[in-house]
Amino acid sequence: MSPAEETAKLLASLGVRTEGSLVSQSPIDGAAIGSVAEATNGEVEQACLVAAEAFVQWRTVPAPRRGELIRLLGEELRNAKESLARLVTLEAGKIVQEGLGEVQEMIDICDYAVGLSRQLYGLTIASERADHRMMEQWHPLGVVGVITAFNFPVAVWAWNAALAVVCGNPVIWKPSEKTPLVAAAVMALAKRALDRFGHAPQGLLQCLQGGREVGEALVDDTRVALVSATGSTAMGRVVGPRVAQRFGRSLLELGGNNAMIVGPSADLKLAERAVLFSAAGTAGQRCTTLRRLIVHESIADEFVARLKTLFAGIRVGDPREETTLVGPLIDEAAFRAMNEAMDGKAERIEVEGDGYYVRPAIVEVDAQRGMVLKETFAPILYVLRYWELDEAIALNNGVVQGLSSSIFTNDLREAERFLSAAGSDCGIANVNIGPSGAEIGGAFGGEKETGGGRESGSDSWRAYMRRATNTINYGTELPLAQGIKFDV
Ligand code: UN1
Repeated sequence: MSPAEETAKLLASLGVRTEGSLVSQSPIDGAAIGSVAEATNGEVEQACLVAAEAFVQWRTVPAPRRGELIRLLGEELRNAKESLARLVTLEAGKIVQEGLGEVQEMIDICDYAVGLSRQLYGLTIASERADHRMMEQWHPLGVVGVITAFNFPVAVWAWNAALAVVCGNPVIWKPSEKTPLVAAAVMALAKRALDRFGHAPQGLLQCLQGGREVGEALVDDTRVALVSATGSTAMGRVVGPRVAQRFGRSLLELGGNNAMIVGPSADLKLAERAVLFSAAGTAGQRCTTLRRLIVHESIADEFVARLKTLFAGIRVGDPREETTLVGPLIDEAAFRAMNEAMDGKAERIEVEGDGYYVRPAIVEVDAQRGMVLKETFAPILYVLRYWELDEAIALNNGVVQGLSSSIFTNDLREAERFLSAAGSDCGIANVNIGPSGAEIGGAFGGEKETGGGRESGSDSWRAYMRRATNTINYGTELPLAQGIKFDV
């Protein structure tokens, strides 16, 4: 079946009917697979208005009740896992395993958020005054705008939406214009969950399709309390200041340029599998993709030779086939960027129609400069060599991005040094696993030009709430803080 036919069938089975000016093309063969209507400025305005009204109602619903809605959403996602994953494959070009993994990540965050809905707690703090108590409470924040990228077309929405909703906030989603159909499918599943829940306010979960203008309207609307944006550093550089200008909050997940250090004691069998998945997997289109391999000189010749053989044997092809490990790049522009980064040496592989399939590349470099410093969203792995661990850590940290990092070593001192304050400067630092494929239980995000935001697990939920500090006097006197006397 062609991607277009299969997409139409899947969308119909999920009850999604769409048609409009925004055409979606499958990266599998470049052919159009469907279209959606783009939101007008008036519709963005209306969405913000309705969401702001929904907030007033939703914030008073007890958090565990809000969690019930997310439990139902998780159920819908479980039931539709295969269909939704298949749509991810058809529209974003992910291989079958990764499509399923993406939907699993949505299910996982829903489960997490349900538990979290009973754990949105603050602290009680010792007061310096007699008969006083201090505490903090976490209250719902307001409308949350979520801007997502094509490479995780649905999971990143779920990270944000599941937490935002249990935290008491409506969500307006602006998906990537490259993956509008799978977003429409998610909204259909969300609608089922909302219908079963029965009494959620209208406009609690909305989706606005379209390009940059739609995102900008959302970014500028003062009713949007938090803008959570995932994408390039260039995008974040626009979004961050614009939201700050109106004193809104932003949560930015921007570019990564992730490294792996392979030390002399490393288990090279593990390391090579980790390199394969994290550098070539998802056709190099994860923000956590391994882009720089920093190998100890003593093992570099052997390890790099082995990787070259493995890369030459990677099965690149139609992502729908179970044996494929690397599917297509998202589009022609992605191929052009890869080819430019490689001085015209990117190897395109003919698979189907106008799909842009490439052989994952290994490029040995003697210094960290030029394209090595940039995030090219394609499977290019730069290899650097080192003698001293300090040198390797300096290379790991010597880029403007700070998302993820890892070290392969069986030397405890090396591992701990890498994880220490003097080690990796990234938001994620791993030992004996690659930089990509994080679990949802941890906080996800990075430093420097990656934007500083944290999503998903740990205490990331706090970004979706506002903190109120409360001091309560249960005595009969009115002592002032800092011992100030102010008597009449
Ligand atoms: C992204 O590429 O935007 O850690 C997110 C990972 C995935 C999420 C990636 N769980 O690779």
